[in-house]
Amino acid sequence: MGLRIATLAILAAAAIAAGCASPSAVPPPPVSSPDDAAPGRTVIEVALTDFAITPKIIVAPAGRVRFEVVNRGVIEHDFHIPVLEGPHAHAQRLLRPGERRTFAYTVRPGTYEVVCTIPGHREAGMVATLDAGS
Ligand SMILES: [Cu+2]
Repeated sequence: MGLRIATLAILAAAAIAAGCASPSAVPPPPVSSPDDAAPGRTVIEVALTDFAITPKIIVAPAGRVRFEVVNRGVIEHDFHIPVLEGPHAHAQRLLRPGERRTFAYTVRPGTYEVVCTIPGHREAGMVATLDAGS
């Protein structure tokens, strides 16, 4: 009996927490996943240079998208999509000069900003737009 009440209390707390997390202003939960190397339906090549992200407008269908990111600069750069990864995730997709890495995301239709989070790099031009269609 006591255990059952505790279980109900946990379920109630979870329901309240879920309710609090639902305002529309909250971005979707992070959807990048550990299976970054897994095949995606769409593969898009993105180049990081000192200081640009190419292409400037990245067009992709919505859904599972795999980005093959190469750092063609002479310093480290980061590949970051703030809305998809959350504001507190940064500098987690750092690439050394010459390094090539694959990152996969599930992207809903919409427009997303893509940036390098290293201080000063966005301002220097390392910003692009991901335009995901339906
Ligand atoms: Cu950079």
